[in-house]
This record gives sequence, C-alpha cells and structure tokens, in this order.
Amino acid sequence: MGQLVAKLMGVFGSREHKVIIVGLDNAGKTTILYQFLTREVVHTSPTIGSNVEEVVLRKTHFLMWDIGGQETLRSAWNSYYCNTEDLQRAAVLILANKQDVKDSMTTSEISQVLTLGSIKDHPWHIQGCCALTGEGLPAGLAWLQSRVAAS
Ligand SMILES: Nc1nc2c(ncn2[C@@H]2O[C@H](COP(=O)(O)OP(=O)(O)OP(=O)(O)O)[C@@H](O)[C@H]2O)c(=O)[nH]1
Ligand SMILES: [Mg+2]
Repeated sequence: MGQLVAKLMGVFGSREHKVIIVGLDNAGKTTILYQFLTREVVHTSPTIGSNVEEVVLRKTHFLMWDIGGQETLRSAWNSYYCNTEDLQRAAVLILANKQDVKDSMTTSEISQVLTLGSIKDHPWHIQGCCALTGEGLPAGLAWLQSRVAAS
C-alpha cells in the first residue's frame, strides 16, 4: 500500500524533494527562501535554528530547509542530513548571491576558488543571483527541477 501511494504520488508529481540551504551567515539564505516562496523581499534577522517552507515548481514540490549560518550553529548543520542515504544522490546548486554588490566575485571566480570542477560524484551548478530583485533565482530553481526530472 505504501509503495502504491508512493507510486501514485510519483505519477501525480507531488513527491516532496528535500532541499537544505547552508552557507555563511548574512549570505542571504533566508531572503532567498522567501523570494522562492513569495517573490518578495522579506525583512530578516539572523536565523537561529531553521526555517522550512514548501516551494512548488511545475508539480515538483521542494521542502526547503534554510539553516542558520552563524559560526556557533554550523556544527548543527549535519543534523539536517546525517543518516540519510539520499545525500549520496544529492544535486548541488551553488547560489552566488549578492551579485548586485560592487566587486562581488563572479561565478567563474567562485568556481575556481571552491574548485567546483573537482566535484565528480554529484551533479552541480553555480548560479549568480540577487535575492533583493530575485534575478537568477528562477534559473537556479529550474536547474534543481531539471535534476529531479532527470532522476
Ligand atoms: N545587496 C544585497 N543584499 C542582500 C541580498 N540578499 C540578501 N541581502 C541582505 O543580506 C542580509 C542578510 O540576509 P539573510 O537572508 O538574513 O541572511 P542569512 O544567510 O539567512 O543569514 P543567517 O540566518 O544568519 O545565516 C539582509 O539584510 C538581506 O536583505 C542580495 O542579493 N544583495
Ligand atoms: Mg537566515
């Protein structure tokens, strides 16, 4: 029965895909999450713990966990994904946010510094964006959706 439900949910495209948003504090993770959800800029304060929201794109449901990035909170990041086999199949989207800030690093500079080219065991993609205007975010979400569709 459980399998049938899972299969039916697959047919109707309503399976939920978990997204974990991690990054340094002040990077704009919470602003990005609510841009995905409402296409508006919300007022944020540093996240203690996490925010979770469901974001839907073309029948693909993403359950997005936005986790606080302050240094003291980073040791808790792995509690959001430890003991999950799913991470082995995870796709990695790097959002290079704050592209509106003068002298911000370009996506190719960030790719080099993070040596993204060495990631061979996961599909990955880097997307420049600005969470204040939303620019780049639909393209990033579309890439995530394309990974779901391909799997
Ligand atoms: N200029 C600029 N500011 C941004 C952008 N995205 C977010 N901000 C601002 O950066 C500040 C921090 O944003 P948050 O979304 O709270 O950052 P966070 O990554 O969730 O931070 P923690 O919860 O502490 O981990 C806020 O003042 C945002 O308005 C952007 O693309 N450009
Ligand atoms: Mg936050």
